[in-house]
Amino acid sequence: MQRRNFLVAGVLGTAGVAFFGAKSLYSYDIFEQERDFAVPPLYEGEVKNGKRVFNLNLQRGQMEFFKGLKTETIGINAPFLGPTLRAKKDDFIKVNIKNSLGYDSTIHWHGFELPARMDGGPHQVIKNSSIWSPEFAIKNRASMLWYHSHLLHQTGAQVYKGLAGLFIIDDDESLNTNLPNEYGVDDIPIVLQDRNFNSDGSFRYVSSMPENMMGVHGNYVLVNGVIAPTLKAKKKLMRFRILNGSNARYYLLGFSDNRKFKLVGTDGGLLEKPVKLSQIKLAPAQRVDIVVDMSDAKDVVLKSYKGAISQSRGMMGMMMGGMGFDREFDILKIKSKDAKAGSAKVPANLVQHPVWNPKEAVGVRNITLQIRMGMGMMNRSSRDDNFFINGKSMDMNRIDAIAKKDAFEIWKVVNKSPMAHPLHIHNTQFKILSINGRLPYPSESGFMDTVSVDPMQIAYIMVPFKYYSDAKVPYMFHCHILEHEDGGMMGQLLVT
Ligand SMILES: [Cu+2]
Repeated sequence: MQRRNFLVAGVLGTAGVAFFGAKSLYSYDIFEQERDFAVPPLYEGEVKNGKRVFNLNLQRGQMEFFKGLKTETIGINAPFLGPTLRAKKDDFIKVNIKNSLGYDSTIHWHGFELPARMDGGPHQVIKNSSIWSPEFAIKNRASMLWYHSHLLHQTGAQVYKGLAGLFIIDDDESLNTNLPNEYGVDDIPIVLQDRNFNSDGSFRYVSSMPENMMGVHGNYVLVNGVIAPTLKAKKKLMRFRILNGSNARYYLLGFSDNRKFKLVGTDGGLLEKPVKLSQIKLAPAQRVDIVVDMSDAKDVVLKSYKGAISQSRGMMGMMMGGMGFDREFDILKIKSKDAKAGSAKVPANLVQHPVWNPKEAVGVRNITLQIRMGMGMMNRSSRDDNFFINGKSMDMNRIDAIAKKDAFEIWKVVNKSPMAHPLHIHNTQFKILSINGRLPYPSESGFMDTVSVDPMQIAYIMVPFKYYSDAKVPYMFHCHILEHEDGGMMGQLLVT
């Protein structure tokens, strides 16, 4: 195990140490050196012949996450991460994606209901120097979705280096809510990603068996590509759309003064009514849409609290807690002394959801998540074949499930492993019916594309496949801990 990889003292503070196994994310004031908050550039494309056209370039770059240290990165139209694409429901979009990376990649449209051939999964490889141009009509309701690499066995590494970006969809209903929606002013996107670094500033991705097993947890949290930035709030009422873009880390988000905020949306769009909360759990790939009142003009820190990982259940949770993966740490500082009053507000009623009756479902599909534990795993040189769905690891040549278009299925997701897994299903926004007999938490109560199931627990979800079918090309369903996905915890689903 490498243990020499620590940052030069003084680069970031007195104890800027980043080596595997370090128990603390920050043991000093991470905000001592003020770094500006970065808003990803907004890109609304150009309408040509009735299509909203975007041009993306997957490219290599460099970032200076630490002053004086260069990090080799990859990004989309930028050195790291990509622009926030924005379109309206029913827009027909076309995205020209050029791959200038020097190696294969893909771009997957996470959360979209779209044709399988446009999905951007492992079957839609974009070869180096070539252009892939998926096009489809946007069917999703207003929501913040995202796009990222989904190359077989390489998703974790490519997302870690920077291949991800946001996609905001608007619709008439969402634009009529009067919620804050001025991008970068009172409607702020936040991509959370934890990272480890070597002493030369380079990213340090998987280097040990435990990192494969538990997923890679970093000692620094990037907020839109900046470590512990300070945001100067421009309005008293601020909306934050937060993506957990981390490879494996769970967050339990809240504010340092324990102030309450209103949850207005989840993965797949707005809730029917806002819910007042003081903490919210976010699994990898999940999103929350929250509105926070800053009219007291006080400085506040967005933090992650202990309790993000279910340590009470499961040996791995206890191990992860012991390794410092589950602790309190700072993410983002917000200063609001210059915030101005505005006309936006949070209405008592947001949007309406259709009523789905579980009795309408055509059947129950059993999904069992498993990890091969112990020495058998340690002895393997490859990370493959240690992670399973229904006893099988991912095979591009095997179809694991066939679902009917225009029908609901109930998925019974059973976690038979000692750690939590966020299961993501392509081409759908589903509803969680129950998790181990309890109702979904508010952050799980809306439309979802990722459900987190704790160790030895069972989730029931109601899954529609509404718009597209393809007899040959499958969609993926997989754990969104990217090292688990790359290690085999993925299956293939046809919608016919
Ligand atoms: Cu997993």
